[in-house]
Amino acid sequence: MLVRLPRRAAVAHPSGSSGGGGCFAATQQDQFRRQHQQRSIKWSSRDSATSSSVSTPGAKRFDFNASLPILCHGTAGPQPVSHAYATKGEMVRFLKLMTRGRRMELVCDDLFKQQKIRGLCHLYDGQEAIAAGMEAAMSEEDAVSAYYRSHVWQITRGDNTGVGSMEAVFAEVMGKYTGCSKGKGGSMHMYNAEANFYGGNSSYTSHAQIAQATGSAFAFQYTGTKQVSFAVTGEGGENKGTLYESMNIAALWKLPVIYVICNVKTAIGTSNERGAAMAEYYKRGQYIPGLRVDGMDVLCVRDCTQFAIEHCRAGLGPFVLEMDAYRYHGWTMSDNGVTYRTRDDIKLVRSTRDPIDMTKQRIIDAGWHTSAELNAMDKEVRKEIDVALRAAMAARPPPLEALFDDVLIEEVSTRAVGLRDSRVVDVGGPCDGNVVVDPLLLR
Ligand SMILES: Cc1ncc(C[n+]2csc(CCOP(=O)(O)OP(=O)(O)O)c2C)c(N)n1
Ligand SMILES: [Mg+2]
Repeated sequence: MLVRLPRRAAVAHPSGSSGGGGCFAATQQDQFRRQHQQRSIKWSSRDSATSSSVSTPGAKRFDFNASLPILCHGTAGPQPVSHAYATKGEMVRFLKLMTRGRRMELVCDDLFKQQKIRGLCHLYDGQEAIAAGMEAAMSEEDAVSAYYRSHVWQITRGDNTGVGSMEAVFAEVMGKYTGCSKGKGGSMHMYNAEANFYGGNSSYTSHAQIAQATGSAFAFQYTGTKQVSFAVTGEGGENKGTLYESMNIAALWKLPVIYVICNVKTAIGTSNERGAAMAEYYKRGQYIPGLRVDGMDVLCVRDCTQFAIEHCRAGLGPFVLEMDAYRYHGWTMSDNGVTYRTRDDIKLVRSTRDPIDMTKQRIIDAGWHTSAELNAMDKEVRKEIDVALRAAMAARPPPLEALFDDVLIEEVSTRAVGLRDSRVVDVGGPCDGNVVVDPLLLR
């Protein structure tokens, strides 16, 4: 894969080595903990290290949900924090970003029902705080490889680039040439190399993003940059083999990779209890430290991600972040999401943990904006969405000549095929380098 090198000058890796140090060679848990504690970032350094520390003028303190404290695996004491600081500007930016993501997903729901989106369409509503909070903690040079549920990631990652716009997302999901993957990826394959966002990966490639992100981390270490790589996946994807191979090599070589597990409690319709022998995902790395994070609280996400990034940038190797979250839509648009959970479950989360409502309330409680002012902001987002949607609707699908652009093989050896009586049939001989498309296919 292509890994973009940083835009600013590369900084030498502090460890100066490619790892292999044997820190995790011992199998005894207490030995692991003792060794790790000597080498771990401390929570006490957090206030001075986060993007909005207590000393930032105008920052206010916000308490996390006491019933969902941060849980640690293999990290040093003292106890993790139960609050964060943020300024008015940061909170408004979070609110706007998450509102844009939410509204965009609701429009996608509508487009799917109108059959303007074909195939699978996985939405992220409810989970917006994960993308928004992580983005605030990472730098543009850090790389994100995500799973198939990545419309929101496309805009949080690369909003300052053309293909990171809402218009590019709408165009992509509708198969238009102005889409972020030129209309050939669809809902599952968002992509923006300019913003170090490497998809949008299908789960059938065994959650490829886990191995891909580990490979990017190896490239960053090998080339001596300070970049960190993120593998974003659902908790069901954690039960696959790719994860263990990746984690092993990442820990062995101390690669700067963060495995982010978006735990919405179900993989399609299978609950964690039925699908996972051990559902404390932040401990899944065994010899890799981890945190259980309130994934519905954008500030908790931001600060825990910051903690994990500091760990990686200090050359201490991989990290696991389990985001305790929820999604209002089912697994995909064709799953109504209420056969394996009830409407009341969903309603309860909406009324008690919704990331957008939580952020709104914090802004109002801080006296920074009134509810009416926030509603006006919401209207602005709707207008922006209308404009983006109109432009995407008017765009064209990719032209036939572009069908094999960006395909990473030099020679295509194929046979001409066509459709006869709705069946694909061989209509010609082999043709090297060129694809002959039977005109019947185009009807
Ligand atoms: C080996 C294998 N079995 C089944 C599937 C079908 N499948 C696709 S996504 C998925 C669930 C993934 O759930 P999770 O990782 O929790 O992400 P979520 O969709 O809940 O966000 C399954 C079972 C697959 N891709 N690979
Ligand atoms: Mg899941």
